[in-house]
Amino acid sequence: MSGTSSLLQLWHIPSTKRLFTRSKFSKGLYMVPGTDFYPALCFCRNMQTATYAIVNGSYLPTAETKQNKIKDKALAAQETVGAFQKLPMVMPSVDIISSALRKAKRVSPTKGIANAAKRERNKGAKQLDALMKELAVPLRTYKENFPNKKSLHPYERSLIELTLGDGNYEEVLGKVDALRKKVTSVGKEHASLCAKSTSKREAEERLSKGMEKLEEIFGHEGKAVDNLLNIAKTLRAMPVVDLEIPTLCLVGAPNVGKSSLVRILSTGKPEICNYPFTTRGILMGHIVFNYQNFQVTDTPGLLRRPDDDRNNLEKLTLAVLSYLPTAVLYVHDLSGECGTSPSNQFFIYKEVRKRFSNHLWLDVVSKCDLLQESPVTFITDDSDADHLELARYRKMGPDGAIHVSVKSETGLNELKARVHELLVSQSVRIKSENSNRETLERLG
Ligand SMILES: Nc1nc2c(ncn2[C@@H]2O[C@H](COP(=O)(O)OP(=O)(O)OP(=O)(O)O)[C@@H](O)[C@H]2O)c(=O)[nH]1
Ligand SMILES: [Mg+2]
Repeated sequence: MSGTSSLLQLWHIPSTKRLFTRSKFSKGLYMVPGTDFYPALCFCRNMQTATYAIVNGSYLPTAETKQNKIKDKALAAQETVGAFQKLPMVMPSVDIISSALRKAKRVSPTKGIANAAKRERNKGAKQLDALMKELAVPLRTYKENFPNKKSLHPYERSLIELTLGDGNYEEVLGKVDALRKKVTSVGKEHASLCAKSTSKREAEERLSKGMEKLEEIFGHEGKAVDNLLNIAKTLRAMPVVDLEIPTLCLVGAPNVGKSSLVRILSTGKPEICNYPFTTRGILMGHIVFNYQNFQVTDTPGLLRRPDDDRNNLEKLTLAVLSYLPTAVLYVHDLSGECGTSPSNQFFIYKEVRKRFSNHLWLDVVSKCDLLQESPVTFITDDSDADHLELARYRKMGPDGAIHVSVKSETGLNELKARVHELLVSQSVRIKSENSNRETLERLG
């Protein structure tokens, strides 16, 4: 297994930049991708027509249309990915407080106040007000510019849940906003107290107490800002998927040879080891066939078990299949080498195939160098040996599967050709779904 616990990795982007990023996933919670998925839904833009009241020859949006616009924006966001690349830069909490203190201390009293006490309390109130604003404004910006999870594309939403733990994203944003509110109310309170000082000395004391108090609050609760900074870093490092480019998703039980095939099919170099869950995240890469660009995702393996018992790695795989319009290259290892018996692989396969029946699909039996001339029947742990389909599967894999070996290079040319065909079909499907959507939009 790889020594890392990274759940997300990105390799080979065929543009000028080559990225290879990893980000750690917490052992947090996750979401369970739902039931059957229809990729067409991904492309279906729900157009809403806005109505405008005509006043004095100009168009003024009504309250209702403003709401529609907000809804439209949220719907549009749900249909696109890339929100993580637009996250605002977050400053570390120590930098926010030190810069705010520096700026606030430079604020001078209003000119022309001759009385020393009045001048001091004017200065104190202004400095405390400035400090409060310098602290609250960035926090408000974060709150406003980090997207509401509900408005995200479901794939990105599931990445947030699987990466950060269910509810953590909202919790941190909530804490940042609570800090903003506290800083605002405490700042205002101390500024107003300072403005009521009866002597120069009292104003000086109240100013310094107010500043200390705000600094103390930020010192205690500024951790939320640092957590938000880490969240932004993690999310920005997530692989970028283009929904318009046909994507091939490699799926199968752990250790069956998915990543080895990704290496053959693409210029990506995912880690390969002889134990399960070497691939610990969604890996996005690109392949080029005949000058056409395609995306490939390598995914963690799936075990035979109910969804509730799945680990985050398996859930990531299901999230990709549920929310991204991918074609599937399903890998079967009948050699007995991978650790999951052929019969267990059969049952996982049947379930996944049924659940994602709408995806374009290609089956491949890997490691055929280990299967020798005549197919080997393994003594497996299944009690369904009389199950005909299973017996056939254990010998040959699913009907129509291509038999390949990366060791002996058997079947690789056929595999590449079939993958190309599959991706071209995926491309046709994307175009037709886009054109259906445009027709729907035109019809209103
Ligand atoms: N003999 C033989 N071994 C293979 C072949 N393909 C892959 N392997 C071996 O099978 C093991 C697992 O390969 P991976 O490509 O890492 O499998 P994976 O499905 O990506 O594994 P996970 O990421 O852990 O789910 C490695 O030791 C590979 O060298 C093959 O065609 N023949
Ligand atoms: Mg792998």
